Amino acid sequence: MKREEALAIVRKQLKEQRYIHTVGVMETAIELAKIYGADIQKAELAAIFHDYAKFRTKEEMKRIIIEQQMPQDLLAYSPELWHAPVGAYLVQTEVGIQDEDILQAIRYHTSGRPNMTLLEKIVYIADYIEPNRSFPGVDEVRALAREHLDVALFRALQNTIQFLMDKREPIYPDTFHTYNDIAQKLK
Ligand code: DGI
Ligand code: FE
Ligand code: FE
Ligand code: FE
Repeated sequence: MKREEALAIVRKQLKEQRYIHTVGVMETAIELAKIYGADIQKAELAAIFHDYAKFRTKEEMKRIIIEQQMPQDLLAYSPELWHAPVGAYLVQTEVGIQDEDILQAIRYHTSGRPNMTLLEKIVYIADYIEPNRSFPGVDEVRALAREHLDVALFRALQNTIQFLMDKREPIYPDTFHTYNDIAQKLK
């Protein structure tokens, strides 16, 4: 699928600001794919569709998580986590993208997972550092991302977990598992 067609499809699913974010993730993911030798076309499409399900209702996302037998523990955690696995499912069934590498990058873009692929890491980091993002620590991760992807990933997870803990938010186990996985690999 060509970039313009993909962007036109996703634009209909998103509000203006979220679409602008998506274009930023796309550009950043392509840049990182070039640096680290990932498949540029896959990085582009995964980034374009990563937030496809962001504006679906909680009811629809919950129904899909149950019917499609996704990990049911998702339902005990923040609905903010749901658009990632639900997005992978809808991008496959509504848009017709069948490439598993792309679908996995969408599926794990919010929590991460142990043993992330290069493409998954690129989409996760691009989502975190795209130019429209502004939060404490983002510039540090922006710089790290061009030098060492795993160090950048570790810092992003560290920041995310700290941010959630400061808000007294429950933390999804996969988020911790991803943190532990990278921490052990960086030792
Ligand atoms: O969809 P985006 O806003 O572009 O970014 P995202 O998909 O990476 O994250 C969406 C939200 O999910 C973000 O506000 C932080 C939240 N989140 C990520 N990991 C966890 C989490 N929320 C909880 N409660 N637990 C997590 O482990
Ligand atoms: Fe997201
Ligand atoms: Fe993210
Ligand atoms: Fe996003």
